Amino acid sequence: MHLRIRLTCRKYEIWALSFFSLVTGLYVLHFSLALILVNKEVPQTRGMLYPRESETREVRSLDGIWNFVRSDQANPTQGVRDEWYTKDLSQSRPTIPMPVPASYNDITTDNLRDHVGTVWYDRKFFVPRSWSKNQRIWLRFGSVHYEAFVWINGQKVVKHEIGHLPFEAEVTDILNYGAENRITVMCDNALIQTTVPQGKITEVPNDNGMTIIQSYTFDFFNYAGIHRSVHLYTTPRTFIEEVEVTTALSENNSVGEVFYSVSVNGSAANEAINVLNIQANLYDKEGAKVANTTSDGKLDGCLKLTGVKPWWPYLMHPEPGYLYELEIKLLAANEELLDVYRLKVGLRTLSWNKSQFLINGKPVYFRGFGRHEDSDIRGKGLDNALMVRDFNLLKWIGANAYRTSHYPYSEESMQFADQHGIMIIDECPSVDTENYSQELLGKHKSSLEQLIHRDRNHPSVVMWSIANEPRTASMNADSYFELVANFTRSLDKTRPITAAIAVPYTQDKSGRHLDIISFNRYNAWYSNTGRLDMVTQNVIDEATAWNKQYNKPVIMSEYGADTLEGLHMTPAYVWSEEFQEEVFARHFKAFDQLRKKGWFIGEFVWNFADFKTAQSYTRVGGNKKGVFTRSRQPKAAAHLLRKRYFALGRDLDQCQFPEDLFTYIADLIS
Ligand code: BDP
Repeated sequence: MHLRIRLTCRKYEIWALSFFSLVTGLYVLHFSLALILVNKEVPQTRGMLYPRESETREVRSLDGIWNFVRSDQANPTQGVRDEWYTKDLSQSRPTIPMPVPASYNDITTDNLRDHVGTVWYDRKFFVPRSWSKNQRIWLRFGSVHYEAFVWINGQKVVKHEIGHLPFEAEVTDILNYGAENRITVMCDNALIQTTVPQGKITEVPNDNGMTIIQSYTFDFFNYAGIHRSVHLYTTPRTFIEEVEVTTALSENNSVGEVFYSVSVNGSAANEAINVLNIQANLYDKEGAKVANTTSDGKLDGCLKLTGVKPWWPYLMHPEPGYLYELEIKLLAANEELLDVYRLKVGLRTLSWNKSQFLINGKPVYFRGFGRHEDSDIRGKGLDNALMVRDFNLLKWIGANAYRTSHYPYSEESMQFADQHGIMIIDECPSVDTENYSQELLGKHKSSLEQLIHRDRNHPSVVMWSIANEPRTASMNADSYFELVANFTRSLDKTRPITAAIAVPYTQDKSGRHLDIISFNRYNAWYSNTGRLDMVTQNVIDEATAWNKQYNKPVIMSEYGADTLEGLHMTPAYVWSEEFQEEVFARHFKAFDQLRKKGWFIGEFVWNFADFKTAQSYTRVGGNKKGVFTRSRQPKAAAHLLRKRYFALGRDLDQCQFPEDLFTYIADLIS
């Protein structure tokens, strides 16, 4: 007998084991033939400006403690069939309290951690009477992982697939004004072969009969839930829907241009768009107006200013992360102020060629990390304390960059990176991409479209990463990544494209579609375990081979070793603090030789901090390759890395050493 579970309004199907072999057989047959991919349109994101208050907009948070119910794993569609969203969840099932934002997995003491399928959240909220007047109300989620279905007062308002990305819906006509309202969210964490990232769901026997297992090839734990803030915000009826900004510098970086393009939505916009004007003002950090312009019936324009303070990365300039404020005012033909939206803008240029990546005309050498949004208890839930601590540590250690491995990070952290001058390689959620299909391609492209739409105005974002460790040895990878890379370029020509590749350069079929080659390799860890004498030359040889093959700049985007804090062994032995330090030092030696070649442009340690993984006999409590522990304290290697990153900063960018970089030992050592 085979069990088939199908959620009416959703994506996955689970087939019984007896059927599974047939499916697998068809699969193999299908993928042994070259895949013909059709370049279909992907849905275009609209709106989604980060919710900000202004004289025309109000923002209200719905964060807090919500009510929570998990569905029966064998019956994930029951809540939809029984219409749990039409009344308080507590009337359908006993509820438990659940914090928002947070992953739900590590909050309880039972096996919620490993739940597969749907869970439900609800809460009540009040909408003031004053909000009913001639404006629009929007409901916006920073992210729900992996798929969300949302109802307000029993009416379906929005559905969104792909975690780590925002989504919103207008709810003006659904809300009760001057009264209580109910919001209900169903969240589904199931990953299958056509989700981004991919996973597999199987049904297997256990001591109680049959159970459902979620598996995935990546190692970070598939945390789920309402991960980022939920907001209600108001806009006028005719409102600024989108603002897109690009910048240019000339005259030795002293003259700047801010090009803005605005989309307007609403009744007046549709009827008489040509009589709306945009007044754009640019303010410096002290609040002085440095440029302004009023468009004449146009929604785009350019602000020009002299004496510019460009946006520079941390340690590349004494005043990094300089931001101006761009004020966009939407005016009616009669000068009436319709809407105001403000955002931060950094003026900088990016350029790249076959050997370099330059910011404001100066070559960049990246010194940074691969990271995760991950912490004890909250999982992947937004946590401001953690975010600020992480940035303090990034600056303490002298890093100038990180990759948002392996999915888009919170909008708040992107704003923070802008402010602190930390460069971001912005990665979409495609990890270990394989079994290429038309459906996967569509979603992969959509994840990039949503990411670029969200992050295009951040000066900190300097590169798009279109995948981590895709299986690019396969024949189908060539056309697949050609389509993904071209699509990304069609959305943003101002930033280069990379992907973190792990297949050997002899087998890779994606590099020719990228602008910058990034490779991940674990010498002395996954290959030649423990052999510290087999690191330096291997790294030099491999980086050189990548460069030779594609004639493009090369980054080592991952290297590292699992390290249990407090475990000391000399001579160095795997998992000890000494071993991590030695592995790093052997890489540093390779990097310094590679830097002399002119096309090696960056080093990224894996990982910034220890993080949670799925259970496995290769992981003790998670992935321990962190330079910091999961509670964000330094391991011995952090001090070593700090010395290197500041040494690079001084050598390349003339930055100052922090006073406590070297501890006094003896007069004899300089
Ligand atoms: C790399 C992956 C990364 C893993 C790392 C590891 O890109 O996500 O965490 O291996 O195993 O291949 O530590």
